[in-house]
Amino acid sequence: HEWPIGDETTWKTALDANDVDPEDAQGVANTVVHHITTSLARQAGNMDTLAAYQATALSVRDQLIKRWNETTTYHTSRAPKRIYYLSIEWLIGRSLDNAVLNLGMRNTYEDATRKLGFNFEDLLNEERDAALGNGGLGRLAACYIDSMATLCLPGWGYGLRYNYGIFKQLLSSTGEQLEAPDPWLDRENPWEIPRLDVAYPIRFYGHVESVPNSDKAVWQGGMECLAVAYDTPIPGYATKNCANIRLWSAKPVQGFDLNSFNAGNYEASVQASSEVGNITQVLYPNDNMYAGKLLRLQQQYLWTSASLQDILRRFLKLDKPWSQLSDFICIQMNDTHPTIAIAELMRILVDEEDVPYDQAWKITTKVFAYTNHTVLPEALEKWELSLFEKLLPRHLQLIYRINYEFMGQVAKRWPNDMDRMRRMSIIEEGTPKYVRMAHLAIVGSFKVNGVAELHSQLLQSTIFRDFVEFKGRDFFTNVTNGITPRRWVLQCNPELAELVTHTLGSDQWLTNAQLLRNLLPMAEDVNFRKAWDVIKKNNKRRLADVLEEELGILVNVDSIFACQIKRMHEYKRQTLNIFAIIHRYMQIKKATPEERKKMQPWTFIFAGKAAPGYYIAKLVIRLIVNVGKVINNDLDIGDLLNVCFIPDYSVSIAEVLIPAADVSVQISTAGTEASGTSNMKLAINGALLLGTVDEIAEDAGEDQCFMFGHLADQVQQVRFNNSYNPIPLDQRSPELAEVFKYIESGVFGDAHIYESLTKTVYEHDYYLVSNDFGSYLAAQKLVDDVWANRDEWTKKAILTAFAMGDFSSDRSVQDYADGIWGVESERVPE
Ligand code: B1H
Repeated sequence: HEWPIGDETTWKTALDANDVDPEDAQGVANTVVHHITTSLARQAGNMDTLAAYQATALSVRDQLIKRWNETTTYHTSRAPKRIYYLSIEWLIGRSLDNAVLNLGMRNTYEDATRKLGFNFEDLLNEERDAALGNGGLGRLAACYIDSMATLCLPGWGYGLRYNYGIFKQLLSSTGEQLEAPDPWLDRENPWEIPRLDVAYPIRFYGHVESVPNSDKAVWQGGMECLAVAYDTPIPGYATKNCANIRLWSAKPVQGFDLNSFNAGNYEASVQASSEVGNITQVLYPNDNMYAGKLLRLQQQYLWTSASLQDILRRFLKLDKPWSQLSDFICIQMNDTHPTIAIAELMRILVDEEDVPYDQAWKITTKVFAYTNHTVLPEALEKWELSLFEKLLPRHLQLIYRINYEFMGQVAKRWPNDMDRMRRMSIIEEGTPKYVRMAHLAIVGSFKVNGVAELHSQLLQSTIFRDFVEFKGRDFFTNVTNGITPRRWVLQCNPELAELVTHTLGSDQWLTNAQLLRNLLPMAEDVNFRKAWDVIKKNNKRRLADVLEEELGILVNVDSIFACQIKRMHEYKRQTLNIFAIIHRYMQIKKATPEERKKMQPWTFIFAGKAAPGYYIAKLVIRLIVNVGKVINNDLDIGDLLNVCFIPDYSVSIAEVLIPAADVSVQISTAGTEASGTSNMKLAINGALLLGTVDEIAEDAGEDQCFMFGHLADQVQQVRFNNSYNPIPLDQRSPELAEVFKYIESGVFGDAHIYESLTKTVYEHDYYLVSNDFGSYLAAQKLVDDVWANRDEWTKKAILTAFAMGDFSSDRSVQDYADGIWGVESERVPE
């Protein structure tokens, strides 16, 4: 330690006095009460659950900050290579339960708060979700930072501190999605540490002046603002290491606008701040959909520029030459959203650090790696060139140069192949012109990966095919996604976690999920199966209580709970599911009492948000809700069928849904879902997979799963036929034609409401709903048969869950660390 000022003994004594970790319930209670009386300025007689949550969270925060500081100090002294994970979304959810579990202090905190007169569960429920993400991509980042902390990797996440997270979803009385803002910061956020001193200048617009006889240019004028840092410490499990997510908030530069000051234009100088304040106001609510808005590009640039400045400041302290940059840092780009970082690093090196262009390019292309998350054409980012030029004129110049050199290499390798050059160019020619961010990301990175075996294969054989020829096979790789077993088993399914720990004799499976495999033989153990069934039933009851309380729907806890919980999107085919439900309903209605006795009871559970501008996706919600109303209120069918749409899907709701599921519905059109991650969470909690292609089936074993539908390599042909050799729906699928007639008869509300939805299937049926309908029904029949033999069911559930070790995010992150980042574990000594 260096003592900045004053008396060393005083400093040391004070530091030691503060260095007491609470060890028992009384110790924890002391810290909680300390926060009640000081931070909250409350008194024992003036406490409610919210205040108790806040004081408890502040007490935990103290623990995290200590570990955070120790980790930072240790890593600074070790100066290892660091990994920076840039993600525009961080879908964290709640932090209190996760933090005390990772700290190994869950019981102590539960005891302490009980002794203070509170129920710990109630406190947990006071916390608002940090929902700075749309779906899988943002939740993946959250799982990965948990694993980075747990694996003790020297790494930070970088993102944006949106004032409003993903919108709150409400349902109107007619079943329509309504969107309300999510002001998650209205209550003070105990998990963030404002770093008002860590702020970087960010420029937008302006003009560029070239510097004669050099690669350099000067970018000036325009609008300047500040990006201010807010840190969120992320504790690892069973380690002192703590990772960090640094989120940027846009802030106007105040008091330095000399121009408006001189002009005496006080009002204007205050107004200029409003455009800046907008930048980090709200998360864009699109999943798997590109929307080319100027404000979004401002977000992307503010975030990447601030992150790079921060990363480089840390590097510069090491006093190493620029040529060694990639020995000390690696930057993983979570999709193309931060790709402007490639041009920004070039700008900093060339314009500000006097590095010659060619050398700068060499340095830059060793630093970045890019993860692709989708092959859907509508999700690929391409910025209108004019917009780009207006906002980031210097970056566009650099991109032109990058593309010029790149096209030169392509032309050298394939002379006169103009079509190839047109296909590969970073600039898409036409009116208007576009900047293709995926192409820039590939050209500026040293490694590109997809997020599942099939997805990575498809990338290489379809959208990035030309680049495979250019860069070679090894340039592209696969890292299969994963989920953290801490949140997605230990936290959300404590009874299952306890059973696993008890049976294995240790909790090591929480950091080495492959150990779960040792439990596969337990499928044959009657007592284990009994214990398993009890846990599943408890979780189903807990969910059933929520459904009754929140939705007023009474469900049969002995029915098959089939969950399709994910963003609403045509490619995910919630349609296939709801149409099959209608079909099932029609079958039940037709059946005699004898036949009904042989039928298996189902509860279909949907949850997911639709992008506010996605009309068809919203229509699907409306159909699900209205079908639910009819079916749930039809006394005639008894408890053979229920349909629930749970509004406002969130991480916290997922934590209740997932442990209660019997069937995991993963029915996207083959080849369209890059990976999926709810599939992994559901499987590890013992839900059987009902789906089209899924990597999980390989580990769980096809015997455990119910697979159906056309395969990825058949989709193109079927699609072509649907469009160009159309045959009427009643020949493609007589069952679906019947379902449509039923909808059109007005049973679920005015028929014409759903016309534009059924039309997509009657006509091109791009997602093969009609082509897969029959085999989906057949797969559900197989589910019925296995459910009828409950022992067999439980065996399959056990075999599925304990084969999921590969899908731990620890495995994914270790794969990244070994295969891409080149970073190693740096565990803070105990
Ligand atoms: C995924 C996105 C995505 N893929 C653009 N792509 C966005 C694209 O705001 N945008 O512009 C937002 C999100 N999200 C998902 O990533 C895939 O669909 C899942 O299959 C995958 O599991 C997940 C994580 O890799």
